[in-house]
Amino acid sequence: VQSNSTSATADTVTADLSDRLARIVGDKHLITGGVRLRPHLEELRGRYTSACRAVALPADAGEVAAVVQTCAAAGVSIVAQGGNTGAMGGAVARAEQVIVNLARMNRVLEVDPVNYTMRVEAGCILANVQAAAADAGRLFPLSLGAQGSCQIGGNLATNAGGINVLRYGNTRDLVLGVQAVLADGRIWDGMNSLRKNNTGYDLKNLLIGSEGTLGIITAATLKLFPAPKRRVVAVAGVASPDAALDLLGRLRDASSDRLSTFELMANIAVQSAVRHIAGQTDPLAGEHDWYALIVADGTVDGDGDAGAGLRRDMEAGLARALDDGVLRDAVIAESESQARKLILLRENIVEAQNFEGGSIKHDVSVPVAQVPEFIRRVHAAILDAMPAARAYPYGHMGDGNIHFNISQPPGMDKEKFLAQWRPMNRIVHEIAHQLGGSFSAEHGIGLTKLEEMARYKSAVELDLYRQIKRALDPHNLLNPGKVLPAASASR
Ligand code: 2HG
Ligand code: ZN
Repeated sequence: VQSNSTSATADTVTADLSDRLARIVGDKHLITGGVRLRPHLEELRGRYTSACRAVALPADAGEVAAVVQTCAAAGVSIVAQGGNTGAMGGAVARAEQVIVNLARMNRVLEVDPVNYTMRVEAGCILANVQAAAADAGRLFPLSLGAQGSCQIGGNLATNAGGINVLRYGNTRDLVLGVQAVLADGRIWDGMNSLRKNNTGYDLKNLLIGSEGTLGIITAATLKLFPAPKRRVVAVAGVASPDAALDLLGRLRDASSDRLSTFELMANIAVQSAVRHIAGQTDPLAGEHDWYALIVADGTVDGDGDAGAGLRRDMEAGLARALDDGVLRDAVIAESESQARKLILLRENIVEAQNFEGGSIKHDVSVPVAQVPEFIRRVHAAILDAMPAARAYPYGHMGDGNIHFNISQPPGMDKEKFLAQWRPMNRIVHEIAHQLGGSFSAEHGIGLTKLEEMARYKSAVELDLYRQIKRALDPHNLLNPGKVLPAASASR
């Protein structure tokens, strides 16, 4: 056991519990202090501080189960953690909690190109999962900014979205089976690899998106797809979100619905990336009010020129849109490196926003057809509330999922601006709600959206959630305080 277990107090993990955990995972794999602790405590947006002083890194599901049993016996609750890249505080832990991090469980167990499936342990880094599939000539399509450090178990636990949802669906749609450790320490082996298995309640889909509150996912069977033969990547400049919506429909048609990505970016976001991110340039000659990043995957086997055909189809679709005045300008990548650079433009606008001072973030969805109306209304409402605020909207337009972020007025005190987080959220979430949308499209609930859960979910739905939680975790040991608002907070 590492030395600082002697500093244990009543509100923290006792030396005795530390000893037991160290015996399960090995001294080296129980972190109780020092530099190795910090990455587990720091949270992406710096909005929360984890006070936890015990991070256990089990080697396999058996060790996860033993850790859960030991913590349960001591009445100590557990926060499951993957790459700790979540944006909602779902992996934040209090002093008296234990973090179970799955990083050591990082084996790709099997890639089966014939069955179009792979089996992975929960701690596999997403980029490594993608690479293992690619090595077998297959595609695992989940793709998001944090893919170099997020873990697949965390992707499942949060039902992560990203830029390929338009074609391939959310994480939930990419999973055939899971293995999980339950709150009582039992292991449920649900590593189904069947496309059809219509037997009983769908337990895996309860665990997916439950943010570690119903069980700890330790492995998964994932769906694979044919590797794209040719990828067509384009950036278009358009005058308005209405034009972008028109373009989306046209290109879905023109490509025979082979679009995997359709991302919208406001000019302010593109220019911010150009200004602040080394090597980033505006791919179009002049500035445009709005930009769209478009990716189409040619995966059709058999016709020999699926790639060339897709390129022709996309060119024709873009040319028609230009003729019809729907788009102002467009560029199609001529090489793999140019394609990567166009996609990086979209990824870089997230980091670029940090250079603009404080930002208030949103992750909302509305029906795709309502995106332009949503953007119009939010823009007006925000400027009404804070005339010097800078709207910084971008996002997954193909999914109706817009990150309508707000950058602080230049010169304003950052903290003063960030103090407006909740009222600004309220404005944006109300408009999304009025348009039939969601206050959390892809980032989940964690700690950040508890108030919205209480506000927007019906009493019936919250009651069912609580009954499910009680059934699977009667002693409230798994990530307590996340996802479900306190009963008193509900309407
Ligand atoms: C993205 O789409 C992520 O890049 C992050 O969901 C969005 O931080 C954000 O606002
Ligand atoms: Zn996103």
